[in-house]
Formats: sequence, C-alpha cells, structure tokens
Amino acid sequence: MRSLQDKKISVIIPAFNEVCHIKENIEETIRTFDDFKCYYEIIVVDDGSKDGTYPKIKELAGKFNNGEVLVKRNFENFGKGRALKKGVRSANGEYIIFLDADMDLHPGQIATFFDIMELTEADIVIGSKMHPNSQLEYPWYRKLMSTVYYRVVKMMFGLPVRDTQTGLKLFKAEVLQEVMPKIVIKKFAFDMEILALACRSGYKIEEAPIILNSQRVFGRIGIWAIWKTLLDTLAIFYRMYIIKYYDKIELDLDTKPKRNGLRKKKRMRQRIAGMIRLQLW
Ligand SMILES: Nc1nc2c(ncn2[C@@H]2O[C@H](COP(=O)(O)OP(=O)(O)OP(=O)(O)O)[C@@H](O)[C@H]2O)c(=O)[nH]1
Ligand SMILES: [Mg+2]
Repeated sequence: MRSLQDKKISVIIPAFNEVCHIKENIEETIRTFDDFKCYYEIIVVDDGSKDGTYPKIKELAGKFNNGEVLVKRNFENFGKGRALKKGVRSANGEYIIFLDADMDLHPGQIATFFDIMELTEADIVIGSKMHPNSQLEYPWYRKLMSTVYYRVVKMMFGLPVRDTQTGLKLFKAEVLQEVMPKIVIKKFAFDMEILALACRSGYKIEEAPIILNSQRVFGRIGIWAIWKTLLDTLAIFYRMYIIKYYDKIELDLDTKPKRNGLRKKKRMRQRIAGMIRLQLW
C-alpha cells in the first residue's frame, strides 16, 4: 500500500442501533489504522439510537485518550445521509472514509482501496458488490435488488460504476468539500446523490472488490426503504436534468479553494465528460 505516513485520514462511522457491533467496529478500525502508521481520526455519529449505542461509543472514546475517536450525536433519527453529512463537517483529514457500523465490511479492506486510488488516479474509490473479485455472503434477493438498481442508475445517470450502495467508500477530502453542500437527500439514495454530483463535476470514480459478511440474519432494508430509495433516485434525476437545481445552487455556493493539480485535472475531465455527453445527445 502507498505510504500514508504523512497523511491524515478521517473515518466516519454512522451508527443507528448498533450496540452489538460498535465496539468491535471501533476496535478493528483502530487496529487497522495503527497498522497503517498514519494520522487518523474516527468520527462516530450516533443517529438517535435507542439501544444504548451512544453510551457504548462514549465509553470506548474515553479509553482512547489521544483523541482518535470523536463522538457526534443526533438526538433523533434523521437517517444515514444526514449522519454522514454531520461527520464530514467535523472531518479534517486529506482522505475521508465512510464505513458502516455493522461490521458487514471489515475496515482492513480499505488498504486495497488506497492501492486502487493510487494506480488509477481516482478521486473516489467505492466498494462494489458487483466487482468480479468481491466475496459476498448475503441473500439472493439483495443481489437481485442491487442488479435492478444498477440498471436504473446506469440508465438515468450513466455512472461508470455498478454498485453505489455499499457501506465502504474512500474519497479525497476536496471531493466531499465540494459536493456535500449541494446534497439534499438525508436518508435513502444519499450515496447515489454524492456519486452523481461528483461524476458530473468530473471527478474520477473507481470500484474496489469487497468481502461482505452479513451480520444480520434479516437485513434492515425493507420494501418501504427500497421504494423510498427509488423515489429519491428519481428526485435526483429531476433536480439534475429537469429543474437544473444543482446548476443554480452552484452559482450561490462559495466553494473552497482546491489544490492546483487536482483542479486542472478536474477541469480537463469536465471538458471530456461534456464532449462525451454532447456526442451521446
Ligand atoms: N438503516 C439505517 N441505518 C443507519 C441510519 N443512520 C445510520 N445508519 C447506519 O448506516 C449503516 C448502514 O445501515 P444498514 O441498516 O446496515 O443498511 P444495509 O447495510 O444496507 O442493510 P443490512 O445490513 O442488510 O441491514 C449502519 O452502520 C447503520 O448503523 C438510519 O437512520 N437507518
Ligand atoms: Mg449493513
């Protein structure tokens, strides 16, 4: 893996009713990043849990007196998207990682993500259940749902990825600094909105293989969540291509200065993406 010794990494863990997994997750994340020998912070955002997740996180954070573990809390449950947004606001690493709290995905896998980022010069690397080298232990109906959702997303946004929903993602911080203020969705399809906006701005996205071990016998994603995710995805399409909402707010936002190299590369990619779009139309 590339040397991360002079870099700072922020790991954001959104947690909703995860009392059974949060301890293992935080300990494994600390072990992973201690092995990388880099600077890091772990920002756990409790999303209005009712099962004692918050006191558990506080207890764990108290054990690490170097301040690696920061704790944020929503008093009500607002959804994973808003929890991640809150985490990003407090993050000050050069790389930001989104990691689900339920230990379906072991944090050690992130080493491969950094390798892919370096090799492909990507700005974002996302875990993908559709990657040919992924090893999955999850039910057939979830596989079917992922495939259908991928087709929908491909049709609507032409994203160069096959799975937007997996709970392990690596971003260069500047990508999120630019994209986050434009995000509208708080719950479902939040990842989709980030990726669609980042892709539209010319950032490069690559997929990484994952090892996924489902911890819950019955997943928490029910029919209602699937329906809402589809509606939210349609709403992104509506905002992006019909009312051009994102173009309008871009004009209003005072975006933070970016590093020169990345800015140039981004402008070039934007131009190429624009040319391709013109060809397609
Ligand atoms: N479902 C859900 N998860 C949340 C929420 N806020 C934060 N999270 C966290 O987001 C991550 C993903 O949620 P999961 O319920 O595991 O969703 P999933 O991985 O798609 O589905 P299953 O693991 O199969 O149930 C976990 O770390 C949750 O603790 C919320 O409001 N709802
Ligand atoms: Mg999960």
